[in-house]
Amino acid sequence: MFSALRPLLSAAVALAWLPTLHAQAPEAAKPNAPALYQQHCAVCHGAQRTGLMGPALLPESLERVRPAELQRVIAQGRPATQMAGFASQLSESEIQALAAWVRTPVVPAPRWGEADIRASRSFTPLPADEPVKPKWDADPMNLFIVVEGGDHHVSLLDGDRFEVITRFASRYALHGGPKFTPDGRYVFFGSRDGWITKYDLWRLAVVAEVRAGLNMRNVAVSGDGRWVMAANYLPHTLALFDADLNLVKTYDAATLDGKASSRVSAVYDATPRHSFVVALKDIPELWEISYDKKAEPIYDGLVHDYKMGEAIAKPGYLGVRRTPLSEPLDDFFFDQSYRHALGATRPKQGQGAASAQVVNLDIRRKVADLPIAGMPHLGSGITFAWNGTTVLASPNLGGGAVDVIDMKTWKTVRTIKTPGPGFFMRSHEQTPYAWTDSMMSPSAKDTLTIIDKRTLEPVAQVREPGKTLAHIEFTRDGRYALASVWEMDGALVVFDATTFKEVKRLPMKKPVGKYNVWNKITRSEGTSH
Ligand code: DHE
Repeated sequence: MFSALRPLLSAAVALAWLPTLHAQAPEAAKPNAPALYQQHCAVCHGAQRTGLMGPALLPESLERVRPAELQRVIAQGRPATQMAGFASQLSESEIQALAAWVRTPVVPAPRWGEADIRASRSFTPLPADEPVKPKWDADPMNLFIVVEGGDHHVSLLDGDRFEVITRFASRYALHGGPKFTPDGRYVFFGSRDGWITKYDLWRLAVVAEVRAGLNMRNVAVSGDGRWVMAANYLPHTLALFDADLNLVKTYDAATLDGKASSRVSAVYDATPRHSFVVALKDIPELWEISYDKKAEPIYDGLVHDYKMGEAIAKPGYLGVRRTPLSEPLDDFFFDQSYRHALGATRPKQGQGAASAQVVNLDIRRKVADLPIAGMPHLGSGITFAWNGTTVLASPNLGGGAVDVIDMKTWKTVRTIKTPGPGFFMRSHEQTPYAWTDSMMSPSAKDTLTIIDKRTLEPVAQVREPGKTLAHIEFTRDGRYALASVWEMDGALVVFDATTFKEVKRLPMKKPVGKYNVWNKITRSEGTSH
């Protein structure tokens, strides 16, 4: 209907502007962006823009790239990648048209079903003659994975000597924390384009890869190391794999009646509960999927056996247990007991402020509102003992402060001022200090604030003048704090966690995040899991 009216409307608009148009020179022909795309881009980015050798070019995957940056990349290419510059082949208006067009949705929407997932998988088994032992001499529990976003590489770091053991190319745009198997031998990376890579830290080799979706949020690995689950924005699915990335099943992220579907915000493993917990962005439900064979049956499906006139239960094992909420969650993290999910909701454009809630996973309902001043980034906070209780502390992206919340009463016990809004706070059981960044503040992005967990007072700052300094992770013993100079010509800086003095610096390409094997697999209270 609208498209039928469109020519008439455009004609009417054109007539209204006739005098002005008359005065102007005839317009140059508008560039044909779809044709230009097929001619220059499709060979690497796919005819459907879902990615091939190059990344996907979909509105979902380009959300975070500024228009000017996108045009610059088309014109000049990306250094150290296969992306060449097109400035000599395309005019400025053609580049502008292409950059605008790749942000429009693909119609009909690209599909990525179970057959596509299965067909995308590759697997390299361990050669029979290779000894099963690490190829390096280091503490396997004190390794760090460092994701270098600048040139899409990963460095494996010896956490005692602070030396790089190996550096390898990753999929384009890894995001979120890599996840380790419980023995710390294998690590799984998730890319925004939907690729999951399983890497063997002992043999320094990729074991398996699979594309779980076209636009993925994150991956989780089960506490028993048997399962991997991926959360997708596109399509609206969760995908469950075995430990070698064979697809087991997909779940449509939809309401029980199937009438509404949702992007999946995030999935996390809840090891003590033997389950994955899942936040949905567009449906007010929190899901729990148990991988415990003895899981209780699920009655909320109300599947009726009409012959018997009775409601019968769905299997609890690998079934979806739904907790209804008043509003959808963008993300959440667990308390140390894993009984509660602490979730945050980002406000819709121009509407109100971020809100947060505590959901009790056992009784399956919201039990409190969380007092937060602004939306925290995901996995941003930590918990620790304070004053006879346990508190949760997290910076938020809205203001220069860390909110400290009592996890018994769910009330704010302190708001600690920092020089600017930040992304991450980190600590460790063996240090009395917590470190937080202010990376969202143009004037304070170069400053880390160190807070005494006993007094909740800032006690020191470390700075990297004019650069972005962020994302801290401690060594296994808590003696050193590793931070990122988050620049293309950046660095990983090792600080003594007691004196706050720099002890070593390793050059790296925008090291966005670092992850210590021991702290992750033991679910340290000072970091994300
Ligand atoms: Fe992240 C973790 C979502 C923007 C760097 N980020 C996560 C996780 C989620 C998430 C769900 C947890 C995944 C996990 O560990 O399993 N991130 C989002 C967003 O919704 C947001 C705001 C917008 C988006 O683009 O999706 C966003 N994130 C960013 C960035 O702009 C950051 C700073 C740079 C980048 O590389 O994209 C960024 N996110 C990170 C990092 C982690 C992360 C470094 C892992 C933190 C950790 O220590 O575990």
